[in-house]
Amino acid sequence: PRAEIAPGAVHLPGWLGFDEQRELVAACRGWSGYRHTRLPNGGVMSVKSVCLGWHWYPYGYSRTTAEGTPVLPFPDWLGDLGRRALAAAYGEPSETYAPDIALVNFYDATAKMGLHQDKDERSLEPVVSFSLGDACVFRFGNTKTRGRPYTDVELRSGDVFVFGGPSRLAYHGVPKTLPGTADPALGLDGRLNITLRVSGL
Ligand code: MD3
Ligand code: FE
Repeated sequence: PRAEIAPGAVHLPGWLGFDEQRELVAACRGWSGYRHTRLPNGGVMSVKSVCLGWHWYPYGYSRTTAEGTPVLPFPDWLGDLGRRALAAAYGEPSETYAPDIALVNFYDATAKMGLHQDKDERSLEPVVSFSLGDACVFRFGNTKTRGRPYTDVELRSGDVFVFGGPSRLAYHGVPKTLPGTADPALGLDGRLNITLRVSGL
């Protein structure tokens, strides 16, 4: 199935098979350094995050983490997966899509993410998102304001979402997860989201 919820915003429910989901969860477990990001306004993000390729900080990217350690490498296989997802979403080959950032977010039962735009990347190439574990309510807004109109979509384990074109700078967030909805066989207590991006750096 494929649903275009706005121009350039394509939802592929269940695109990842269960084995692929398990492999991605295992990969996420293998990456270390998950941290709550501190915001300049004094707040702390409720998700725990780790980056591959480039380290995201509010509001930019760097080659070193907040602790000054090197950033984990962005693996080739993850870029391949992103190209396949993009091709499935837009129905055309995507040989030139070359993501060099993965931002991995872990949501426990209480974590959420407020409405924001992803505008720290110098490139406006699409963002590809993979959801794993507990389902969540994903809020997709507009490019002008943090408020209405917006559409709420339930994202479940195995779903892919691609945000390109006019949707690339839309406000979006995660008002809540739905704890306990993950398949126990996945062995993940909570929700993981992996977003692939192009830094333009
Ligand atoms: C729409 N993550 O890491 S993924 C983020 O589920 C982020 O962890 C959420 O927003 C999560 O920045 C949402 C879906 C998503 C990702 C990037 C987008 C939607 C987007 C970029 C532009 C528009
Ligand atoms: Fe975002």
